[in-house]
Amino acid sequence: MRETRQTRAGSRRRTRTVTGIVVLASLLLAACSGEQNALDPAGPFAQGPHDLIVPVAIIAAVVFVLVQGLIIYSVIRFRTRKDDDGSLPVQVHGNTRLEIVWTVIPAVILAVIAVPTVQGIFEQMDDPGGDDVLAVEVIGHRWWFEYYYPDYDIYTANEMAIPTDTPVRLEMTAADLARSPEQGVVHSFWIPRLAGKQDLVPGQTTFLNMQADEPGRYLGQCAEYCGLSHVNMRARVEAMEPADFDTWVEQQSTPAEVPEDGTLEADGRELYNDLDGRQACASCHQVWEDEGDARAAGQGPDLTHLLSREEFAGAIHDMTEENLRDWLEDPNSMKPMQYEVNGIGMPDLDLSEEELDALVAYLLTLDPES
Ligand code: HEC
Ligand SMILES: [Cu+2]
Repeated sequence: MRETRQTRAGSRRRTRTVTGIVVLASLLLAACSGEQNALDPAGPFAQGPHDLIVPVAIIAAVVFVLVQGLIIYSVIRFRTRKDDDGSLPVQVHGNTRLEIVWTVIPAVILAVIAVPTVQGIFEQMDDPGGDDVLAVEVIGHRWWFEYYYPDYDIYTANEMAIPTDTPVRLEMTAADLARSPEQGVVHSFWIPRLAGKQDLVPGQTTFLNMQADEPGRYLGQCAEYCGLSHVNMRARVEAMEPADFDTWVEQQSTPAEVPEDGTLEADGRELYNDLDGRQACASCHQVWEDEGDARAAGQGPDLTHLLSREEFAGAIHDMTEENLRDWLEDPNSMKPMQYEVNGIGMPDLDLSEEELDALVAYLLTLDPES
């Protein structure tokens, strides 16, 4: 009786172990597929690390099989046998020749790998040169990425537009205390199919080169734990044909249109600038309306052409009317672990239904295509 129960418990445990392994393996394999696959490079600066990872992984696999094979062979070949007389096997401790061999071989392998590795690090960071390099400043905030195009004086967030076949030089830093309280942590920018991975450090500038061969969407995310909402800090790169990129630049360089007086949208714009005692949207965001005004960075993303982006709030929500309304109504549940927990991010401004209607109507006018 007891035995049966034990056998059953044992087989249940085995089933659980097998299920666990299957789940773990599929999760690991899932990480290898789709749009964030460093083993599927889509440009020269991602190709470099890829071409290093593959041979290194092969060498590691050969070493692994060799070492494990020798261990398994030794365990079986030299196991204790029934007729064992208890004497010690031949001791190899102090065998100078063996020790030199197993020190020199790994040292040589590492030295050989170090050459293309160091070279690759410089390729990722050095100015690629040439006239057509596009500069983009990347600023890491808790918890969203801001992009500034110094050549065009364009601010945008979460989604970076780039032309194909053009080296893009990222100059990166993290927002510091001067810009907004309680920023000042390290982030890491990583678009696996387009470039290597690089830290964003407050008060310092780091560099990373990126290039896309084909138009398309390339996903990535912050790869350095940066606080409670770190998991909600995603990034997107939209690579487009150079002609489409020129159109994008033109759109982004055109001020937002001011809605006509007397409309719901105009009411929304008024609320945006003055929320009657509550902190105005305009104190953290910019909507650039007049060519004569300077464009400037705010505490939150630039909203001038909000609708030119497909996602918002760290690229975790689709840019739909419903989502925007939910965002204004309750940003803390749309992006957990931000403002209500630590005062960083977008606050809940206690908006009434009427205020929400007007504000959302206004946000929907911030569309360069309309
Ligand atoms: C205290 C500063 C602050 C105020 C006030 C504020 N916001 Fe925000 N807002 C932010 C920050 C910071 C973010 C970025 C949050 C994130 O992605 O984690 C944000 C994000 C947004 C986004 C998403 C933008 C994007 O591209 O990701 C919209 C839309 C927005 N705010 C609209 C508004 C409106 C409308 C108001 C006024 C009713 C408002 N905000 C008031 C700080 C503020
Ligand atoms: Cu981060």
